[in-house]
Amino acid sequence: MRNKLVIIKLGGSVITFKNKPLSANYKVIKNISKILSKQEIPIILVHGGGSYGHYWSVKWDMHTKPQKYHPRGISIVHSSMSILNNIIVDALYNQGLNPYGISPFSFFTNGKLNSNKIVELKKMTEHNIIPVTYGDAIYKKNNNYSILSGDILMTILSKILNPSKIIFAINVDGLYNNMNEKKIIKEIKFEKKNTYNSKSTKINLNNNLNVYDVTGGIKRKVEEATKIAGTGKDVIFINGLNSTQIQKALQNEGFKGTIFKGKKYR
Ligand code: IP8
Repeated sequence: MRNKLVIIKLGGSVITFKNKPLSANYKVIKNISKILSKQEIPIILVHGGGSYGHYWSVKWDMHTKPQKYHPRGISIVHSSMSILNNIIVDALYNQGLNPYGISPFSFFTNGKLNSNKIVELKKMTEHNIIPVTYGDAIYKKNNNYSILSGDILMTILSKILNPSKIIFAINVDGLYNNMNEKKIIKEIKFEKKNTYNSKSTKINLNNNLNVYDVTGGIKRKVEEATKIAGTGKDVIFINGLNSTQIQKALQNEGFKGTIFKGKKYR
């Protein structure tokens, strides 16, 4: 039977106001929840940190010093992410869905990714549950912690669960050809390692990506989309601030955005 699973990443800049600490965008979260409540497909959600996790991880200098984190920083990043997760879980629940918030800490055993735990997420969706996981400061082992980005989680989940659709909801309409023209690149084809080809633009991820950095973590999203597309799956970037685009992407209705075509299409 065809795997209908969809994995959606709600970017931090979609679900929070990035320049206002600890402020969730309740309206957008509600709109997205409403759209999701109309779908009859198994869904796993991943969300970013936005003005919750990122705010505190910057305050405690946790982005630049991997693993040597201050316990106060670890604690507040983790707790702010669980607060944001609860806000999303509540919104989904209020629309009649059955979300289940999960810290990514539970995907690791002795500091190593435990793929059996990830497989369980898919099983949960078969019984009408929507797992909602997120980027977090996670305990690895031997008193080491690590900030795990929701974007990296997307790659992990996509590789293990082989979903039918992978969507990154970001705060712009897709990837721009350049910041002057701001034309959306509709399709990017996998060429060879780290190189993509759109109809009009050749993009070398190593050299040209800083132009996209205006939206913060877009570079990392592209890198993760590259890895996922390299395994043969399409990855869709759409504007999550416009929840209709999520609906369209889910229903194959001609959404506005960028598709990274999986390697198999070459
Ligand atoms: O916004 C948040 O995940 P991301 C990670 O997906 C933290 O990178 C806790 C800052």
